[in-house]
Amino acid sequence: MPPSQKNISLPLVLSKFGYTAEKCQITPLGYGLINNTYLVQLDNKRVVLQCLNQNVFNQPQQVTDNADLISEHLKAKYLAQEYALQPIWQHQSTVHKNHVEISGEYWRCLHYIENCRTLEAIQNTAQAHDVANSFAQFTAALADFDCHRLADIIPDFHNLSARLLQLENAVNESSSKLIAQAQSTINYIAEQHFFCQEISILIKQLPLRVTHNDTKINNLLFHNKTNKPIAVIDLDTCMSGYLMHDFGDMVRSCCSSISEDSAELSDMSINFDILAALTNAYVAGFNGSLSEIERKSLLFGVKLMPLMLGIRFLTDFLNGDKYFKTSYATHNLVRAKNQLHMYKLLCQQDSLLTEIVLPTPVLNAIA
Ligand code: GN1
Ligand code: MG
Repeated sequence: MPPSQKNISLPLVLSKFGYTAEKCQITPLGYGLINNTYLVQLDNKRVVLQCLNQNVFNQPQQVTDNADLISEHLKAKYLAQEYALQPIWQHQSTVHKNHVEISGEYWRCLHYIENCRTLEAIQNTAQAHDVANSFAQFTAALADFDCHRLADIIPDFHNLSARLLQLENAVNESSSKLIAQAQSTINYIAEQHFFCQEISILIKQLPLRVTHNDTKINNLLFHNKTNKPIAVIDLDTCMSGYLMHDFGDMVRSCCSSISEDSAELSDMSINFDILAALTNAYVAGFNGSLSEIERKSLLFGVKLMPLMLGIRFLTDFLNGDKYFKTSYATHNLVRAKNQLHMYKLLCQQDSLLTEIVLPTPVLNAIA
């Protein structure tokens, strides 16, 4: 049985959610970089148990409260047949809370949908269509939810200027050894000031809405038989944000030929067929409800998200790997270089990128 972060007995945690679990089987679940997640096989059903990382989520109650609000809204839409995916929900504890606190650890128990799996990489354009349609449906179903009701779980989560400031602070406080290892990467980011300025101007014009903020392909559940997406999962960072972030993060996780952990940068290429399928299905998923500025912003999101994640990985490397889980000393630096390489390849193919995400007729129609 895997240990929790402080070796707390998982059957004890389960008992606080009302499950007696002397003989249950517990296995780690997923590849998240932040929380510890387990699949628990009980006598007659399975549930997901998750210990929230309080170094990242310093007000974990906000995470579980936001998740309840989102689930309730999606459940109502699902029952009204206005949302085709399945909502996921948190189980209540024996004292009717959406979490359990033991020895300073914060646990929640999530509904497990049977007969499904997650995917780490996209397989073809038909699947890209399904992925984009699902994430669009999720966000469209939340379009009438007042985003101000949600707590700002991680302030400035996708604020590029704030992320650049965090990097600057990390550079000022890091060791000379780490700086030397990262110098060329730090310099490369400093050269992107023109794009960063463009983003600062753009965000002043964008509407806030409820966004998922972690639209990686592995945050979708696919049905084992139909191979179609059936649920959007991981609502940890669901809060107010800009649509281009969700579109960009989805593209980031689907269009690179190598994984975000890979150091084999010469093998990286961008799959523009997948990008085209994602764009068309994403826009179609909103059924004409996207404002012109949001439609236009999608193009910026594609470059923004690998750049921003590259900055975040680099900052964590310089800070001594306090945020993301790592497996070896330069893991975060490798990830940062990977994301920045993706950003660079996208910049090098700017015209093709524009022609796919914002074709001239669309641009003319909204200009
Ligand atoms: C983290 O833990 P996971 O995989 O759900 C991170 C995302 C990153 C992602 C990169 C709260 O998500 O922002 O895009 O890693 N989540 C948080 O794989 O920082
Ligand atoms: Mg996440």
